[in-house]
Order: sequence, then C-alpha cells, then structure tokens
Amino acid sequence: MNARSVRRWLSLTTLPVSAVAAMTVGMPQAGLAQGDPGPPGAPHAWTLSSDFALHPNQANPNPDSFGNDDVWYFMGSSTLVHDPATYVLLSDFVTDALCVPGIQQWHDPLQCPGPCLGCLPTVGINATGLFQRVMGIRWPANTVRLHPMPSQLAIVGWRSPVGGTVAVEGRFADMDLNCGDGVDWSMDHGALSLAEGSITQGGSQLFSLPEITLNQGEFLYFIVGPRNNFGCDSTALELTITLSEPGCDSAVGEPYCFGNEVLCPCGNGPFPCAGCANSTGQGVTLTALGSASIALDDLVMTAASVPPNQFGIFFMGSATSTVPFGSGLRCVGSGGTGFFRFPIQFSGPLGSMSMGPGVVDLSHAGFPPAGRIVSGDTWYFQAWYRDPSGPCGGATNFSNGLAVQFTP
Ligand SMILES: [Ca+2]
Ligand SMILES: [Ca+2]
Repeated sequence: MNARSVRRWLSLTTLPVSAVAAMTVGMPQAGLAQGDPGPPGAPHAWTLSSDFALHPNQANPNPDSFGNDDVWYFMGSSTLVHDPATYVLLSDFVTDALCVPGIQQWHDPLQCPGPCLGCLPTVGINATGLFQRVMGIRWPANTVRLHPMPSQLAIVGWRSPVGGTVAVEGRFADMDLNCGDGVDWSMDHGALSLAEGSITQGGSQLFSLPEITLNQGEFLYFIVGPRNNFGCDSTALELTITLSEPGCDSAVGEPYCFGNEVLCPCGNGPFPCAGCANSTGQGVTLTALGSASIALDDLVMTAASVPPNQFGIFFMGSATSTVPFGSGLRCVGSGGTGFFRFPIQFSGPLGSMSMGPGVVDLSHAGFPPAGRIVSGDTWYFQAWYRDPSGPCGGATNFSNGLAVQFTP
C-alpha cells in the first residue's frame, strides 16, 4: 500500500463519527500508554494445596477456586487395580489427624489402627501453618499427604471443569524418611496410566506432562499404592494443573488467548480457537495470511464471525494480557508503549473485518515512533468490535489474540 492509499484509508475511516464516538468509550487510545488495569483476569491454574478446602468449608468432592463444584476428589479404592469404578470418596473428615490440631484430612473411618495413628487410606493437609514432625513424618505446612492401605490406593481425583488441553506438573515425595519400602505412584486419565513410577524409601519423583487433552468432566487421578508394605508410606503430592492454550492455525502469526468458559466474563465459551461468544453464538477468530515481512508488507488479518453490520477496530500492543472486558477478553497489553488503534472497520452483512496489506505502512503513517512496526518486533494484535446485545451485557467483545513477529 502506498502513502496515498494509506491517507485515503485513514480519511475514509473518519466518516462514521457517531460510531467512533460510541466505540471510543473505554477503548485503548492510539499511542497512549496505559497500564494494564490490574492483574490478568481469572487465573487458569488449579493447585491442589491451595484448592484443598479447610474446615468449616471442607467438601468432598471439593470445588475449585473459580467456583466450579466437584473438581477435586479425595478417594480410596477397594483393590490395587487402577479402575475408577472401584474408587470411592473418603467419607470422614477430621481437623486433628494424628492428634495434631490443624492437620485436616479425609479418610476411611473404619480403618483406624489406633489412637493418634490416623485412619487410612487418607488424603490430608497440614493446615497448622507450621512444619510438623509427627511419628517420624516430616510434614511441611500447606502440603498434601496421601497414605494407602495394603490393598487400597490413596487417590486424588481432578475432574476437569473445562474442555481443553492442560499441563500437569508436580511431585510425589516420601514424607516418612526412616522406614518403609517406598510407594508406587501413577497419574491416570480415567483408567489409563499417563505416567507412573516407584519411589524408594526416602525418595521423590517429579512428573510433568505438558499436553493432556480432556473433555469437560473427565478425570485425572493421582494415585499412591503401597508396594509390598504399606508402613511408613506417607507421601506428599504437590500438584498444579494449568490450562494451556491450544494450537490453532494461522498461516502467519501465533493465535493465543482463547475464549474458554472459565476466563470469559460470563462463561461464554468455550471456543478453543476464537474469542468469547458474542451475540451470534460464535467467538471471533483472528488469523492472518501473507507474510510477516516488513519489505513485502503483505500481511492480511481477518476477523471472522463478527456480528453483522457492526463497527470495530484492530489494535496492537507490545505485550499480552488476559483482562475480562465487555463480553470478552482483552488479550493485548500496552507493554508500557501503549495501545495502537488501526482505522475503524465495518463488519458488513457477512460479519467479517480485514486489515492489510499495508499494515506496516499504516503504522508508520499513523502512529508515534513507539508504535511503528520494524523488523524484529513482535506485536500482539486483536480485533475489538461492537456487540450491543452481547451475552454478558457488555457492548463490545474481542477476537482471540494474534502474535506476529516481523522479519526483514
Ligand atoms: Ca517411607
Ligand atoms: Ca510401601
């Protein structure tokens, strides 16, 4: 695009004045540095120790920190076979396990070897705020312990509240360092083992699975079995499950920040490769064709599934974010350099907006120096559009984000 056509494009975009005025309320301004309004929106990680609900809010199953019910399950089994049909919720909860006030645990109330020995199998947490050493067990504050029986597994189940791809990271560690023959551990998807191992007496093992695809409602199980002897099998389970962003295809650039139902402002997802749902029932996808070459300047970005006949813009920033806004998520952060707005667009009867070729030229013609695209820059783009009857009561919504690293 040459300078004349850029000027024509810019002047054309000044025409719908009322639309501009209506859209400008609350929108990032070109070239105006803005801090991100607080931390990113709802986090998208589940950590066993921080989600473990304490007295008097204990629950089994246990909700997550986002208000989803029935996410964490504290369980035992009836045999050592890894068969979810044989897993049962531990029914009894105490706040002074092992005779230590503040050690809170779920267990089977029928299998208690003796006073202060605790009941098994068990899943519990040290909520005393202090490191505890009790009967040889070294139990750091806020650490979750599992202990099996000779023929019963100790199990933490996680029932996925979302559909998507998750990363799982954590560690099993012996807490009773002076005795025992170690434990077997496993991480299962339903009845299928995804990772397993044995830790010897006093040992520990890390686990990390970067990509597990789950449907909403499917279970991951984190399991401790006794090996040959269940004595001294207190085992710490550290566990964090993180919702990862699925790979969605764009010929150029990397789409990110999608409309999953946990993050979208009123649960208006999931759209694994688009923004949060709008009034059409769809999320808007932002993808690009052409190339990221500065010299060619042939990048063409398209936002599809926009509500018909609405105004919108493309804008960019030098950082990512995840901020609920309107009926969607703002995925672009100012990065200290500001947001840069491209000309107003109209979605027309087909509900689509495109920008380019000429994006690089446009940035040089219309933006202050901090917003002029040069080789080596990575810019984060997003489409922002009006949607007066959007699902969350917000009058605007966003596409997914698109990261583009520019080349010579
Ligand atoms: Ca041990
Ligand atoms: Ca053992």
